[in-house]
Amino acid sequence: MFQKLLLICALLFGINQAYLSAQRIATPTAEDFVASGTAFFNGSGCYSLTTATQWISGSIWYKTAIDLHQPFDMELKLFLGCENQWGADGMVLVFHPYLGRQGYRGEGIGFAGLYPSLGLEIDTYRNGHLEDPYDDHVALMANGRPHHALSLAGPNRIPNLEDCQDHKVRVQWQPSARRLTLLIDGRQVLSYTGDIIKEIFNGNSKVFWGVTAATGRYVNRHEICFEKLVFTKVAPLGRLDKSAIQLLSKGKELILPKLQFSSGQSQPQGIAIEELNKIVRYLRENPRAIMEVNTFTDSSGDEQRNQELSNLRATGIADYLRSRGIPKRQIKARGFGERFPIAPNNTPVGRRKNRRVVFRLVKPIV
Ligand SMILES: [Ca+2]
Ligand SMILES: [Ca+2]
Repeated sequence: MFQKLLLICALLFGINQAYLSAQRIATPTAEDFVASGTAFFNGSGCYSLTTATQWISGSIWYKTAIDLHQPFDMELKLFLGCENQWGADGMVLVFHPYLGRQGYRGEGIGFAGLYPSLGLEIDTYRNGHLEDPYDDHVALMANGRPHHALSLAGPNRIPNLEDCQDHKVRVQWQPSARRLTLLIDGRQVLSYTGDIIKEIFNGNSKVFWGVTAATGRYVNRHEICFEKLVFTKVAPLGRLDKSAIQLLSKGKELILPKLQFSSGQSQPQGIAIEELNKIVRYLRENPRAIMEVNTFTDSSGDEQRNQELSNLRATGIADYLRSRGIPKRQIKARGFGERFPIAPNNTPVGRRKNRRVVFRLVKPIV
């Protein structure tokens, strides 16, 4: 029992510490994926998902779970066959807690029935009873339900993809903005903003992703190649240094000088994210702490605009902390605009000091 408890503690600690940093996989090999159904690795960084044969489906799944609290960026090349009018059925990029599963063939495109799941559908065959548009189309579907009355986004019509050509597909996830975007051949064709982790996966952020394809009465060849996968590897979250922790525990104000926004920006990026991760770690380790996050600007430009920007930055930080699993009750974020300067606004050094994010515990921890 004690050993079990230790193991659970170790796991929790590991997860608490974990965050994902960019890891590029140039050319994935067969070892990176699990292939199901008719899918097979063709040896040149590409997979065949289906041949042009009736009623089959094939899928590949990336073996390592990804954390939806972290961003990802995938660039793929998809081949959806040569038969336009009588070609079917398309491909779906699926996110699902289980590895290697397959949904229904035909109009289900290999993802229908997978629960819980999120499916980015690239559909090349019109099924009228599912409210498919006449043209090829994309949509974001929840929980393996292929009817478009239940789409989270779309269906959006796109130009014909069954043209015997490769098509560039890019999928990006930005957890701080909770935005998923899909680009085909360089054009954004779908965007969705929502709390995917909570609404679809019931709070579980660790999911697998795969690509499914299927044929039915009508057929096409479906293939996928990888241009670039930017994922994540586990690394420890940064920790606030001792003096910072002391300031907080005494109820004093803490400013992280590297936590800066570029001009006009309201979403934390780059080094600002690394600094915020220290706050994430602190709040995880002190779950009873309630943190005030106050944002200030310098006095350059319009006062009202500064107030608005500072409100947006406060919200941007709160959203980021929440996207890393910090409960809403632990964060009180507020923008003060150019009010309460701590240095003169007539020098660059002073203005830099005034542009700040101030952290303070509402109720100090003793
Ligand atoms: Ca369809
Ligand atoms: Ca088509």
